[in-house]
Amino acid sequence: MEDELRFPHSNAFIDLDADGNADILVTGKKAFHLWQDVGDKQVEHFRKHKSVTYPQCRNTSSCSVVGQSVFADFNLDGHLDMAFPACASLDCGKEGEEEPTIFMGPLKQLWNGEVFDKVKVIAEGWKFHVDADSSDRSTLYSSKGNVYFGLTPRAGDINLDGYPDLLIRMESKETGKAQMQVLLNVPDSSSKMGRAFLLQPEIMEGIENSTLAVFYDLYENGMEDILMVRETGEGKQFEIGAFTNKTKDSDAYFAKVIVLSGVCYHDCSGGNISVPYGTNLPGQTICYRTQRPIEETFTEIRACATQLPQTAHHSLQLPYTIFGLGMAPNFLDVMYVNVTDASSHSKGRAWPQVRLKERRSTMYILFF
Ligand SMILES: [Ca+2]
Ligand SMILES: [Ca+2]
Ligand SMILES: [Ca+2]
Repeated sequence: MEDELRFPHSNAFIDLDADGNADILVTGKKAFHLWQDVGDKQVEHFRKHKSVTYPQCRNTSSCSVVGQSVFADFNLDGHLDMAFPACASLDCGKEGEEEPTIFMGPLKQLWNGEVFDKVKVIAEGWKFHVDADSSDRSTLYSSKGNVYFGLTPRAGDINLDGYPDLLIRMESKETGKAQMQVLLNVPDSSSKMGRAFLLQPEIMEGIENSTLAVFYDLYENGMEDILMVRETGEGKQFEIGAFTNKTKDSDAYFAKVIVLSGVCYHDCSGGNISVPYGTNLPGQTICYRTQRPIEETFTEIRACATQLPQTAHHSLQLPYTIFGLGMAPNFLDVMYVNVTDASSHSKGRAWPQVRLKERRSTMYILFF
């Protein structure tokens, strides 16, 4: 398929076929293009797998606006998923004829070339905000000079239940004002993924004109806080602010994992200086399996996450992964990490019976 690169793009370095090696997802104007890491440096390292055209927003027409992708295990089934917002028209349903739409599905589904399903976004009176004045499909370009114009969701578990929630810019249909909002990942038996997103307007009440927000662990305690940029006055005046996560779920455990390459970023010769512990490895997959109590028994929970998968426009991802374990016991049955290797085989490693000494534990994993 002939295609041009989308701007802003949403390209990603992520294991699409679950073989342990990170593949490449390229976003064009018409479709997602999937490139497989075949690991053969001599002949070809990446081979084109297939292209998957963007879905239809209404029954007859394809989506005019396709937002950026975000990768997480949204339904905690141990398989990585992808989600992206989309709109039938540039005004994203201002007249109320269309609800905010998020397409979501397992990466396996994308790999097989199947179109994602819509998941419900329960956000009465709100729509996605697209600060663009171009009608060129999938190209969100604004001449208003606002650098934060993209339709970009970011994932993080704000309420510590393990299910990744979203931060995304939305607009009140009543006032026309746009601000960042939190969409909570909630159960929904009517959707194939079993999940829906529920707007939490009270969290951001009174925080108007916010143009960008990201999850960030300000206190290094495993709880995801929020950093936010607000527009102040006309033009390009911005200020940065922070929200502290006050979720009081004291029995919730966390695992914070960072996968490092072991490659020094400056002098590693030792001596009197402290030796740096390495640099972030992008595109790696981290998974765990554990038991979570339900009524009188336990249920098995599996989840996966990927570290720094995107170079996308303002993707602003954390260099580590935080797994919210909810009301779980203080151990993981197993944690496993897959690291892309130049050979055809990925480097995988598993740690059985990971015991979390404190409520919030950080694990540094070094691959050489
Ligand atoms: Ca792969
Ligand atoms: Ca999943
Ligand atoms: Ca959550």
